[in-house]
This record gives sequence, C-alpha cells and structure tokens, in this order.
Amino acid sequence: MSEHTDSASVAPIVTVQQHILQEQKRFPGASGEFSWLLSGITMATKLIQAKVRRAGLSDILGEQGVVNVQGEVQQKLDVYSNEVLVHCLSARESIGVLASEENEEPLLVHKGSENANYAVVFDPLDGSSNIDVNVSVGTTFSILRRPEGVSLNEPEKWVLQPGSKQIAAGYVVYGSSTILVYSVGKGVHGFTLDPAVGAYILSHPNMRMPEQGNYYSVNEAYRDSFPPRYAEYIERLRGGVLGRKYSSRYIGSMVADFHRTLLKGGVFLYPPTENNREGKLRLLYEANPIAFLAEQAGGTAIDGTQRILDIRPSSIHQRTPFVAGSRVELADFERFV
Ligand code: AHM
Ligand code: MG
Repeated sequence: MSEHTDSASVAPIVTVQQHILQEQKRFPGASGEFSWLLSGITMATKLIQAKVRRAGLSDILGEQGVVNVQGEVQQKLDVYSNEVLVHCLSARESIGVLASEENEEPLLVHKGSENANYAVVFDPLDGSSNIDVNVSVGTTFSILRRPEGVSLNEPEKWVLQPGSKQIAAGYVVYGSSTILVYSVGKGVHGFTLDPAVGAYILSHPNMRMPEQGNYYSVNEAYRDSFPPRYAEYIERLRGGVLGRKYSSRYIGSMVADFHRTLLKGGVFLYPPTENNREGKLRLLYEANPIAFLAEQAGGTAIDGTQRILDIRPSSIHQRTPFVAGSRVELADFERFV
C-alpha cells in the first residue's frame, strides 16, 4: 500500500473548521464544544453574506421602520443578520448568553444548562448604512467565558468583562470577497470564503500589521469638533512628521476600514466629537474584538488614553473613543496626544 501525498495539482487546503480544531488543541482540557460554537458563527456569516450578495435582487434593502436601542434606524439587513446569528448560536449548547447591538438586553439561551459556559457578543451588520450603495459591511464578534461563580440568571455579568478576558474574537468583511479574520489569542488568521464550495479557506495565515503605514482613516467632516490634539495629530500625519506624508482612506464601515489597516498599516480613529462625546463605536462588540485582533497582529488599540482591552465596561452598549493601528503611528499618538 502506498502512502498518500498531496499531488502537485491540488494545493493543501485548510478550512476554518480544521484550523479551529488545531487551535483548540492548544487549550488544556478543551473539548469539541469550542469549535462547535465557532461553527455557529461561520454558518451564520455564510447565510448573511448570501443575503448581502443578492441584496439588490430581493426585497431586503432599505429601512425596517424601527429605531434600535442606539437610536439608529434599523435596516432590514440588520434585522435579518441579527436573527440569523441568534438562531445559529442558540443551537450551540455551550452558549449561555448572547448580546447584540440590535437587542437592548442580553439574551439568555439554554437557561438551566450547566454546559453553557460561553457568552457571544456581536454586531450583526456593522456599517449597515452603506449597504444600499453597495459598499463593504461586516460582522464583529467577541467570545467570553462565564466568570467564576456567576449564575445563569445574571447575563449582564457574563458580558461586562474587560476585553482582555476575550477568549476569541473576530470579524467577517463582506467586501470584494468575504473574509473571516479571527484569533483565539495565538495570532490572527484570515480565511476567504470560496463561493464555489461554500467553505472558508485559509488565505492569510499569521497576519501581522505593518510597523507603519501610509494611510490615516477618520471621518474628517467632524474635524472641527474633535478635541484639538486629535486634529493636530492628523496634521502631523499629513505634514510628514513621521517621515512620510500620509494619504487618507475612509469607508465608513469600521470592519472594512480596520481590515485595510491590518493589511496595510496606518491608523484608524473614531475620536470623541461634539455629538458623540464618548465617540460612536461600542466597546463590547466593536472596539473590543478589533482591539484584540490589532494587538494579536502586533498593533495597538487605545481609547485616547488607555488600552481598550483594559476598560472595565459598565453597560452593554457603552461607547468609547477608538484609535487603532500600527506601532509607529500609535506610539506617536500616545506621545503627542
Ligand atoms: P453601525 O454599527 O450603526 O453601523 O455604526 C458603526 C459604524 C462604523 O462601522 C463606522 O466606523 C462608523 O459607524 C461610521 O460613522 P460616521 O458615519 O459617523 O463616520
Ligand atoms: Mg456597528
């Protein structure tokens, strides 16, 4: 009998499922439950991307006619994406609590099951105001373990933990291709959805953010209402203080803006503004997962003064100013601002 070797015509393929199983082996005592949990996310995001890809052809574009807990008008796709994630994740026995941008209160699932040890916090469709004009949107997620001694009846306590306690985090960008990026705290890995086979395939192993980039990414229309040091910092980038004159890119979908920053380096900022004194981005399901990935890829993420992952949250939908990116730009920001 001859031993099987990969033939030259078939490149070795690693699916996200295989990768998760490998990563799971690094956790002492981990069982298959964690990979089963993550498969709920990959399944849901495949369903979401299928809807996003056909958005102009079905009756899914536009507003739902409801204002969500953030005071923002919900798009039909926000509602669909939320329902799909809740549906897929509720089927995972290991999950006890789900918290979403679209739900005011955290949802208790599997009440009473002692096997439920994880909480998943997510923004089902980030940047959804871009959807009608065919611009990239995304899903962000963060996974936390139930803290010691906290019961199933205290769902808030499951999720009000600093970002440093995340055991995994990631996002999916529905862009020119669909890409899933995740980390379990051992590096950052990216998988491109192959639409022909319906599987996420490893395309970006061990992603590292460049030490310095060429772009800054911020909504400059609010510049007059940024704290003055932020506006001056942007002037430094433009003026060549860091050895190059920066150009700008701003999509208005955090996931897409961060994905570019991860691949190309640079800095993404959502500072405090006159209308949003705490910034606009939500700590638990937007800033935390992105900060986790930024640090895992060798970058930095702060709220202007402190590390995002050290913030102790006090409410589920709390907002935070957010600055994330390459080491060189962030070191200068911390010195200057
Ligand atoms: P959303 O969660 O309601 O979609 O809002 C978050 C989005 C981010 O993706 C993006 O960075 C930001 O809002 C853009 O806001 P602005 O239009 O103020 O620049
Ligand atoms: Mg969002």
